[in-house]
Amino acid sequence: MKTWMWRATLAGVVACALGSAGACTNKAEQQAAGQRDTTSLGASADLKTLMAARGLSEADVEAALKTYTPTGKKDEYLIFASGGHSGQILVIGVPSMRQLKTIGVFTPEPWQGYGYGDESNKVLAAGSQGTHSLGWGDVHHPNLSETNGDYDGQFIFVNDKANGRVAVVDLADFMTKQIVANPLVGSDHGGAFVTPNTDYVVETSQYPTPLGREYAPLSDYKDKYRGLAMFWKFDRKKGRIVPEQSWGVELPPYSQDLADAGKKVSDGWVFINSFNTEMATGGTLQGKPAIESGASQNDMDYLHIIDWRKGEQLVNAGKATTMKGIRVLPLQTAAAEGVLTFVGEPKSPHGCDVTPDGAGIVVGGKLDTHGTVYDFAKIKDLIANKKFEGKDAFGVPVLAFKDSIRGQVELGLGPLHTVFDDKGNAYTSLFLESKVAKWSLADLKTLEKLSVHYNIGHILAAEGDTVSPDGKYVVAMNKMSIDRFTPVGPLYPQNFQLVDISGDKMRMIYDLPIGDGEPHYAQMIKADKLHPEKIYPPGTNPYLGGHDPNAVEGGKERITRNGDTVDVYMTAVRSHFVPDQIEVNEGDTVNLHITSTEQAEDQTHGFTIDMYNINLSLEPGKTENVTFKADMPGVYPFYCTEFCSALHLEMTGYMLVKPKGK
Ligand code: K7E
Ligand code: CUA
Repeated sequence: MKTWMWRATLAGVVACALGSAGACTNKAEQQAAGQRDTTSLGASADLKTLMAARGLSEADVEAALKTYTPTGKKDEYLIFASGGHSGQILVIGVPSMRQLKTIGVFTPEPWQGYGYGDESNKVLAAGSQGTHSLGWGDVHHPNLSETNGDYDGQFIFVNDKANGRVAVVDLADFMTKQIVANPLVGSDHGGAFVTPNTDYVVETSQYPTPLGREYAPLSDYKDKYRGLAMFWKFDRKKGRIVPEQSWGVELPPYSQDLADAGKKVSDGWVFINSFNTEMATGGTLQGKPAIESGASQNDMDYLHIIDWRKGEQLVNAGKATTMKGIRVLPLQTAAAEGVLTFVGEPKSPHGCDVTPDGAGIVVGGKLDTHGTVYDFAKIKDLIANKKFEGKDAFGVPVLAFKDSIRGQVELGLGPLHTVFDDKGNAYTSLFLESKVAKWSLADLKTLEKLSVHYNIGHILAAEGDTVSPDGKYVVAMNKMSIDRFTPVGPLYPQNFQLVDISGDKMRMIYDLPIGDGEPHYAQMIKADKLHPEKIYPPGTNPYLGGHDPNAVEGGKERITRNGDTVDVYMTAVRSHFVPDQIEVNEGDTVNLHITSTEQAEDQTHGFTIDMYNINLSLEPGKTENVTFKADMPGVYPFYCTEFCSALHLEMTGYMLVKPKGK
């Protein structure tokens, strides 16, 4: 659109929005309004004054119009973003870029009472191995469950890179239901990616360690250290990962990195990029090169190609070795049986993204200016005909690079991750150049580059990694914000920049600072695919996945004692707890079973007891249990922590702990 026309239309639209030109019910009216002399419109004059006062350009106002979401209007999309170090998942609406929720995953989340009651404690505790309980997670890649390669809105999975864990979040209530700690690896990265029907949640290790977390000196790196591609079996009915039905493929001690599952023509395969095929282990204090330089010697690392259906067959045929309860297909078997094949990938690879049709795999190279597009059909042929260029040091067959690719696209400095739109375009993040490169998948030509602020890591697009991307929006997930926001101390917020990709040119329309951690990946789903519950059926324990046997109805509240164990069956409803007096003896074990008997939307109560680190969220219908030892004698008020009603402050009671011998 020509500038003057756009200006006129903009004025019209704004006049409409402000009601000055009457209610503009259709496009013709809007256009008619737009063709009027803008200076004669009060609203437009006001708008110009406002623009001048705030120093806004027309592009700014256009961006505002594209993102501003009036009260009561809902977002078209939801982003599920990694919360980075916060260990959580962030839920953000698009185009408003308003944060709607933080989902507690690897880190306790007080508002949701996550990590302060028996069952949520159990979920968190299952993620701790060894003797230290983990109080955080390094969340990298949230992945929505898929049906036929499309998001189905039922579950989201996410990995914790630091501790090698995967979590399952149920989108029926946006709650974390399971954390599975991988007993074999010391860290993970290529997770939590799903196969097209969510049969498996894939988790690949990052920094090699001896499998099973055993000790071995670094001098044994090549012999004893290993990587692993883990295939966690997901039971959709139960909504849980089933470790007993899960298995892994042993990998050489390269640093496996990003992974993606094949789809459509490449369904049944998984691709994992890697770095440090040099197997550098550092030794800076002994005057040896740092890992970063040791790991950057080779021109090529290896894209790992896994035929997981074949792997599954072999595991089921008993070809696996069981380690710490996990069936692992040995490296030699995987290499000999065609489960694992390699092909070179240039210069410090990162990112591994399968195209929507499943025919290509895009890999970026942090120290290369190209994106490499592998051709799955060629790869499949080469493997089927055993046309290998050679083998790696572990006997894994290697395909010839030039025979395996469709081509390369010249992108710029530091290409990392790639997502797709509905028009055959790909969008790659350029970390070093701080740009988004838009390129054509058909002719591997870069079409446009957009500056982002700054140092973009991941990139996401509306349903942009499914078999049918939506187009419309891309979000640049920038690692640095430098001069974008008001300074808040030396730790700067990250910056999500919303980009409108609906036109010929990309347009930046919103900056969202993220102050919770360093997000990595995120996915954007059409909001109408989600159907979360508004109210739990009475007595639901969301962690148990149904009615809690300890739930009580109003009128059946009671306190029972069995030896030195006290059970309190309590209800919460506006604006009281029944019972509101609890008397126990010092040393008693107290089991609180609290049920909210509310059935009204958004009517949540909370529950806390002074000094006992108890903090529950009681959404309508929910039951929570919490067990503790009454080991501190004294008087402890408990109260509701949600401003639930006019008499919220009165929603309180006392727990009295009688000292021993009194
Ligand atoms: Cu590129 Cu962990 Cu996906 Cu960060 S990773 S950016
Ligand atoms: Cu219930 Cu405040």
